[in-house]
Amino acid sequence: MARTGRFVGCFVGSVIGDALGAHFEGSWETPTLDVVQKHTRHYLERRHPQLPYTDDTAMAKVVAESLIRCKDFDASDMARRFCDEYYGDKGRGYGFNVVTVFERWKLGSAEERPFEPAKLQFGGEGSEGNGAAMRIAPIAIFAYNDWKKAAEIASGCARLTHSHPNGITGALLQCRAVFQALHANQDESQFANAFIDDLKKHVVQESPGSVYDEKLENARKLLHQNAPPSAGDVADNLGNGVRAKNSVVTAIYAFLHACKWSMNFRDMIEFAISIGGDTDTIACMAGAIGGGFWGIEKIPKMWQENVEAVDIVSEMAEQLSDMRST
Ligand code: F2R
Ligand code: MG
Ligand code: MG
Repeated sequence: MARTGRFVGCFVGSVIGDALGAHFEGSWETPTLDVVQKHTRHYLERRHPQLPYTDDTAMAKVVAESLIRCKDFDASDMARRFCDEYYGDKGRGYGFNVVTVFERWKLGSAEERPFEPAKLQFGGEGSEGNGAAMRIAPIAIFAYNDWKKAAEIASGCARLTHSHPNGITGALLQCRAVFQALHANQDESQFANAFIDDLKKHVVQESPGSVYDEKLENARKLLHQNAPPSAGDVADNLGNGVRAKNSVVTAIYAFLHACKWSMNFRDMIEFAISIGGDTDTIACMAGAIGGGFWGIEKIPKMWQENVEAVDIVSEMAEQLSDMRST
């Protein structure tokens, strides 16, 4: 498959996961797979008014725009763009606390001290929400040939809003998962084990004592079962909440589960949503990994038609891939 198909699949896959998953985000009752499919298959049948994306995509688009314009990571530029995006379009369902960072940037710190507002979040502890992880995919495309650079940019991009180590490491894990998916050989044996080992080697070992080591081992155990675990088992073992530690490994698991049980992109997105909780973000992150692995050709055309901004992010993915580090 042409590389471009993977880059475009990655960004488009994330937007589709976000838009389809948003319908169930934070539902009191976790939707069954049947209920999820009733929603997702409706958008496979024919054209409908386009489903809107949420903050996950709004922020990922800003990350891409800033990298394209600056040709590198520029913290002040990215902060100003996040801020402008939020004040131009507030209704995308942003995290309850991240908005305080935008307010402080607006008061004047975006240019000179872009990292300062994030450090004040949660009484100085910093946010460990999944907001840094959900927007990270464009960085893996931009720095496709250079993991060190990807990790540096991902860490800076995360720290703009999330200074808690779990928020930052969650973003690095998701970035590495997308990076691996873009490079992966589809016929590799022991694929899931190797994928998890790689995440541990490149991200978790760099953050000693991180909660993600245990989460990844839990994911490995689920993948070793002889029968596919239910979505409920996945939520119980890995989490489905808004904090990065309760959703990033869950999304990575959804992708590896799909590979192990011969599911396609559509099945993976539906399974990810049926895990419940933070459904838009889990499906968005799984969509970026799966879309980067299977490529745009394997993403249902009707979903591409029925989701907002697919054309815009396709163009951005191509631009990012054209300028990727060699
Ligand atoms: N905000 C939402 N969904 C709720 C509203 C959606 C509704 N459909 C609507 O349209 O209005 N979703 C989005 O937020 C998540 C990403 O959040 P982000 O950017 O990380 O924000 P924040 O505010 O920093 O953190 C989110 C929550 O995590 C908890 N938290 C984080 N750090 C914490 C800490 N150190 N101590 C305690 N709690 C912490 C808090 O509950 C934060 O509010 C995505 O789901 C995105 O889709
Ligand atoms: Mg959202
Ligand atoms: Mg969400």
